[in-house]
Parts: sequence; C-alpha cells; structure tokens
Amino acid sequence: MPGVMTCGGLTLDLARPRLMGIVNVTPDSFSDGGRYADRDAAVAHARELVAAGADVLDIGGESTRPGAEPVSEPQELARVLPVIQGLRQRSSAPISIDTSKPAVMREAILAGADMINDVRALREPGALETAAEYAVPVCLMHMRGEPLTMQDQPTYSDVVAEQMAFFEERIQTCLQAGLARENLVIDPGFGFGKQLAHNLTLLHRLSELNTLGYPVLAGLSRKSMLGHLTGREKANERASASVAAALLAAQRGAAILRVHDVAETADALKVWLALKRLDEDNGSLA
Ligand code: 7PJ
Repeated sequence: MPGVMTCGGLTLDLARPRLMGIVNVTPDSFSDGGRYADRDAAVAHARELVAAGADVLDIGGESTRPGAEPVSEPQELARVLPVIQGLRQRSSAPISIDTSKPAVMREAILAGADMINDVRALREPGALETAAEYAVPVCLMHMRGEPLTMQDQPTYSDVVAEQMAFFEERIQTCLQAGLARENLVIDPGFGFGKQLAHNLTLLHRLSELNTLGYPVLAGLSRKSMLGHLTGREKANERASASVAAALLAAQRGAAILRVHDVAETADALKVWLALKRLDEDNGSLA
C-alpha cells in the first residue's frame, strides 16, 4: 500500500490523500512567461494554494490540453524557471515540475524542484536517464498519443487492462534504469487520449491500479469529462464537480489528488476522512 513519499526533505505520509495544487504558467494572450508580473502572480498563487492545504505544488509550462501545440525548450524554461526560483526563495513547500523534457527536468531540479510529473511517463529521449540521475519522485502518467491529436476518437478494448500493461512496462523500464521503486507514482491520465466512457471506467475501476503497489495520482480537476457530465462549458465553473470527482478518486484509493480548487477539496476531504475513520473503527467513536 502507498506508504510514504519523500519530497524535498519532507516525508509525505500517504495514509491519507495528499493534494497537489496546480500552478499553470502557460501564457495568456498577452505574454509568454518570463515577465516579472507573471512570475510574481504565479508565486503568489502558489503560496495561496499552500495556505489552503496543498502538500505539493505542480508547476507546468507546457499546455497539454487537447489540441495544444508543442512548446519549445527555451520557451518552457522561460516560463517555469523564474517561478520555481521565486517560489523556492519564499516557500519550503515541495515543488513538482510538470514536464516531459529532460533539460527542463534538470534545470527545474537545480532551481529547487523536488519531483517530476511527466504526462509522457519518461518516454522522451533522455528523460529516464535524467530522472535516474536526480533520484526524485516521478509521476508516470498514461497518455495515448500526443496532445495535438489524442482526442481523435481513441478506442480501447479494455482501457484498464491496457493501462495495467502500460504501467508494468514503464515501471520495469524505470527500475532497470536505476530509479528507486519508492520514487514511482502512477496516474491513469484522465482525458489524455480517452473518451468519456473510458474516463468513467478508469474512475470506477481506479482501485485496480493499486494492485500494482505504487501510489496512484488522479487528476480530474475541471476536466472536460466533468463538463460533459454537468453541462458546464467553462472550466472555472466546474469546482463542485471537481471536488466530487476528487472524493470519488480518494474513495477508490488515490494517494495524491491533482487539483485547482485546493481549499474546497481540502474541506471535502476532512469530512470524508472523519467518516472513513469511523468506518475503520466500526463506528466506535462516542
Ligand atoms: C494531468 C497532468 C493529470 C498529471 C495535466 C489539466 C491538463 N499531470 N497535467 N495528471 N493533467 N500527472 O490539468 O486539465 O491528469 S494538464
């Protein structure tokens, strides 16, 4: 079972679900990162997420939304490095770098990042070697295809079975490359090359991933599957749906929940945990 994750000199006890707060530093229409105002806004937002209950901050400079174009290495570095540096000066919270590029992993870790979150599960050339060299926790996410085309009618005969085979292969490859098994986290990658029915099946059967023996990370926050279910077209109107999805993932054994709405999810988890403890004690509280 999950156990602990050592992140930035901090040991996260995974006996209860932990929150990974999302800090996007992908550009708006006016800028492409690197400006002081962008950096300061991202750092301030990250610190708010910590105050609201985030255990880890996930900093990403590559948009991986469906249809997103690739980002160059210099662009991605210009977006994320100033934020990591600024945050490291003002906070001791563990930092995860959301990237697939080995150079971005390396520079981020040298600037103070504690963990790698890779939607391509270390499949880019050099990524495996870089993760082995720095020996930090790594989230291996399942993605079918690439963001530009991944939502073009993906099909599976059994989405869970295919994921199990994918994780078994990636885990073996990681262990052979010298990564420590204690450093591996797996993630079904909701919305990454999946249709609504696939995403729902993955959530419904999430606990099956626990049989592999690695902590499971679930990222459902504000995703389009929640838009489909609720009719909410705007991502920032999906907070309630996101909290519900996070609790359902927690209920099925997710160890880490990657969320935008940290305060709301933290409150919901407190209620869930109180009942879970009663379940475990057979209701003997008072
Ligand atoms: C995920 C991610 C996820 C992990 C994104 C979005 C799209 N990393 N990065 N898992 N999603 N590990 O947040 O809507 O589900 S970007």
